[in-house]
Amino acid sequence: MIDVKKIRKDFPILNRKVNGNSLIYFDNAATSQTPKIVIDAIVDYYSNYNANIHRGVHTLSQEATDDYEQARLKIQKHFNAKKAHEIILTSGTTHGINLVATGFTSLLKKGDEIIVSALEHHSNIVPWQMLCERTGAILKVIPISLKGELIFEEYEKLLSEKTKIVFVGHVSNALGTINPIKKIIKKAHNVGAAILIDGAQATPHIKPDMQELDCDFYVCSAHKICGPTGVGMLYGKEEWLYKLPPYQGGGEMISEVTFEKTTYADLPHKFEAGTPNIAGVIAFGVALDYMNEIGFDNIASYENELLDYATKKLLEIDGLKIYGTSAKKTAVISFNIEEIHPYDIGTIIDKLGIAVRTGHHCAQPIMDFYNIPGTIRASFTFYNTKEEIDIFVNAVIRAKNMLL
Ligand code: 7TS
Repeated sequence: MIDVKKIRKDFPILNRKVNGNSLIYFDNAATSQTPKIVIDAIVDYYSNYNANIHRGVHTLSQEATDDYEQARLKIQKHFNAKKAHEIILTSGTTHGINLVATGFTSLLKKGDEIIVSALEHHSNIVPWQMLCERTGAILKVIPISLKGELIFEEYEKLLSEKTKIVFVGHVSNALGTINPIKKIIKKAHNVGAAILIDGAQATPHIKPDMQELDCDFYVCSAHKICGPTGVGMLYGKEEWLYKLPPYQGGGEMISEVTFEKTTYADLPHKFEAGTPNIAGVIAFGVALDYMNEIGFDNIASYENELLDYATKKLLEIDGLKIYGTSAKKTAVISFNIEEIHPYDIGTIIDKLGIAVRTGHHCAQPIMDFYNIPGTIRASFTFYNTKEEIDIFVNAVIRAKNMLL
């Protein structure tokens, strides 16, 4: 059970006013808000033990290193990775995907095939297109149905011994569709392909188990899971992380450097060149503790309640159409009302203190599929309430009446 009143007290930002109204924050799929305990961890780091890690013998450096590595262990435990060095700390999902896509350059040849889904965020499309340009590999796309679900039989048809890697999102950011990734991973492995799962939208709602899923790579961003921006995780199976070359060269990723030859550090440091976002990583660990304390099962069931409630209420509005009607969805509702431009509704309801995202949500191929310029996207999380949904629905009705 979620004690939402108590939880809301953990988030200082929820007390603020926007344009004279209490903030209603329904843009959680873009970034989630930050509980005080996470903000405090960042303040504590900079106030008390700010130092570079893995290099100093002095006390501050040792304390910072300990907490940074403790955070890695927390992340390993949360995702149930077999080994701590399979957790690479990144600046976010985009960084993790680019690291893998760049690494595959030397592993692909002309005519190899890579498969991506039509539900992806641009950051899980563009790096693979760039990889194709570098290698001559061919990009194949799994199509979607009108409900916004991947068409599994089409995926099966695309797979062959030419397939080298598959990239699929766990959850669609624009529609909320939860993909059957376990089945998708198994099929990719049946043809000997590697598979990367973009978990940016799943990790705020679901606790994925790396060993159970058996994926080769899994990426996510802390800022969608109550953590800070500029931090994320790339999980990679040990055997793949050994195979991939380093992404960036620099300090901390080397074993020995001479002008003749440099040897690389062991995992995970081989992929962590330069000074990382130390406070951010420590705060990421605290954010996961916070979410686990509430419990992902509790979060999912409460969010489902909000999703059902809001869906029902919104559908009572004449002319409103919801995009993405998969049976398995996270608490994301993408919609339009007749021909009204999403931006116009977004702007009006912002005046009433309500934050939603409008536009193509960095998923233009999905918008093209539905032949629309974009949608209004409301995304809920465990600190939102049915009362907020009521205010939101009334605001949408008000905006509709002004615009039509
Ligand atoms: N993949 C998915 C599925 C996403 O939803 C996002 C961000 C990213 C990758 C990129 O994450 P980043 O942390 O590296 O930027 N999605 C959104 C969104 O839906 N609205 O704003 C950002």
